[in-house]
Amino acid sequence: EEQRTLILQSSSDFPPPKGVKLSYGTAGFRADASLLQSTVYRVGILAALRSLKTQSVIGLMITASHNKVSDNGVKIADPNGGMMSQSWEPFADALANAPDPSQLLALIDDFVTKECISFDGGHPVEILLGRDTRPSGKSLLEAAKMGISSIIGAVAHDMGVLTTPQLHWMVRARNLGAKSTEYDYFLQLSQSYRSLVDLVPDKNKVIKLNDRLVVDGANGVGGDKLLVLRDFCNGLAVEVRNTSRGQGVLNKGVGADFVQKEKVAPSGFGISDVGLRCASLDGDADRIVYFIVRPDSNKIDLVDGDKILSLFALFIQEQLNFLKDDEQGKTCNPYCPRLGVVQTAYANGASTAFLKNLGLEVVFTSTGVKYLHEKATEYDIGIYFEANGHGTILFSDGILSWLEAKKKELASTWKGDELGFHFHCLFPGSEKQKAVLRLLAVSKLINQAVGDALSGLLLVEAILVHSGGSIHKWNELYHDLPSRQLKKRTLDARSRQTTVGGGSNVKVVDRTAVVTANAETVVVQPAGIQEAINVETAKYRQGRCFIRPSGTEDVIRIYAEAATQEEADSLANSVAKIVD
Ligand code: 16G
Ligand code: ZN
Repeated sequence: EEQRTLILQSSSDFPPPKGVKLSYGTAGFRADASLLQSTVYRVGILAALRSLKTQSVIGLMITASHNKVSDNGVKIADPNGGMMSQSWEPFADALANAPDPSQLLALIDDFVTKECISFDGGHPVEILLGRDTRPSGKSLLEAAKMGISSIIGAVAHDMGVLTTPQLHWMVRARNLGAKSTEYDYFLQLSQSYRSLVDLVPDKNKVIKLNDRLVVDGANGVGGDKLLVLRDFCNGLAVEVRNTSRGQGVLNKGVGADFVQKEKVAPSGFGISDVGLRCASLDGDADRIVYFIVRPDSNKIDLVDGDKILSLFALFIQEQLNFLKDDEQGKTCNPYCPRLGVVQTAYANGASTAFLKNLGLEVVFTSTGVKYLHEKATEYDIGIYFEANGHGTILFSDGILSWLEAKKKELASTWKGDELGFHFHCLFPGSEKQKAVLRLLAVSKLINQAVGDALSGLLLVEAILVHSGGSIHKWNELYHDLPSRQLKKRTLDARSRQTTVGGGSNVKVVDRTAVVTANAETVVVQPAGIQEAINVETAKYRQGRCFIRPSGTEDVIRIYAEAATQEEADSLANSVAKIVD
């Protein structure tokens, strides 16, 4: 039929690169941009099929995040704004690697039958497209459009250059029937930020002059968008450096990934910034870390994702505590919202101890946003963060309706309303009422689809004003245990083998041979490795160490933590030798 011929014809314009096997990894497909035309074209088809299947709007983002500028990548946002369902990943892999048009068509045929996808569902098939500032993005976007238009009736909307979280936000909003343009995004973020600042306790309502935040935009899209957001939040004292309009190269010596891994100031920051509150975004602005430049060379104090998480958790817990006694007094149906915190094995041990000490429920998942996000949805309020700065706070429908009901209940018992006052900013009522309004504002400010550097930044800034605290005080919540990360390149496919020796002479050549369990904290295969790691770790005070195969590079990653930097380095090095 017509549909088949269309796919056969249009796919013949996008032959896959020879000898390259791509996989829809932790963050979609990623490779050197020159290899991706065919992949992105096929992901266009995939997105259209996903839209047909879910009868919803789907997102397609072209970005390689913090990777080098010559790389690019593509990933799909599901109807709720989250990552594409993992159940479709094997199909994505097969699609990307189909050698020719007829095999591509056969794959699609099979899949469409298996998934019961109907081509005349009577529903519009719409895909929102976004891209970061990479030069290769334009032509890859055209390839995506071609893929989409090879499915009859599918419509692509080019939303232009966006941060990854903006695109996810738009997809979610569209499917909820809410306002979903970029303007609406900025408006919602700035208005909820404003509400939080209006609700700051009186004692902390002091205007601090010259207390500005300085942000590194990684020479990418994040800095550009932050400038727009700043205009929406008039009064937000932010200085933005390293936008995409400067001379610097995307992610080169700049950006959240660089700052977090190297623990040095990004290019464009120096001695004149010593002691200032600084932050760094990654290339597509779905990660943020804060830092303070130290007087000695370009060293920094890193305020990472774990500390952002801790700041958020403290704030949310404080608001919930205001509401707790109210509920406990109730004789029937007291509501007890479950607050949960989700981390990965990379979370600094000191942060986990701090959070548990607050009485919070802390759980662990494997690395990768999709795992953390999924876990966080199990709570009424689920906060997740990776140490690298990707995270957000999820609110369940249940808690949102409880908060809305509480808001009404408290407003009706507050005299101000009866008297006809409406200036909430001046008389925002009781602490309980303020707590409800704050939580509602956070739920609108913080991106419910995916971790978002811009909304995270506004929430950090609002909480710092709220608590009257500085970045220094925040950084002192706990002291990070010294840590070291290493990576081991694995040998090429020809020599792939796994030899298991006794003691510490265990050799791993292929990263896929490493299988982990318990949120990547123990190695179950090859046998013997975990025992060897345990032996090493036991030699160090406060030692903790794990290895895992990377989901984005052909390497095995090693993480070690110990009482001193020397010990952490030494532990990491000796474990690296085990995995030689
Ligand atoms: C990707 C993930 C990030 C994870 C990182 C780990 C998304 C959107 N991003 O960047 O969450 O921390 O991969 O990389 O899922 P690795 O497996 O190479 O260590
Ligand atoms: Zn990113």
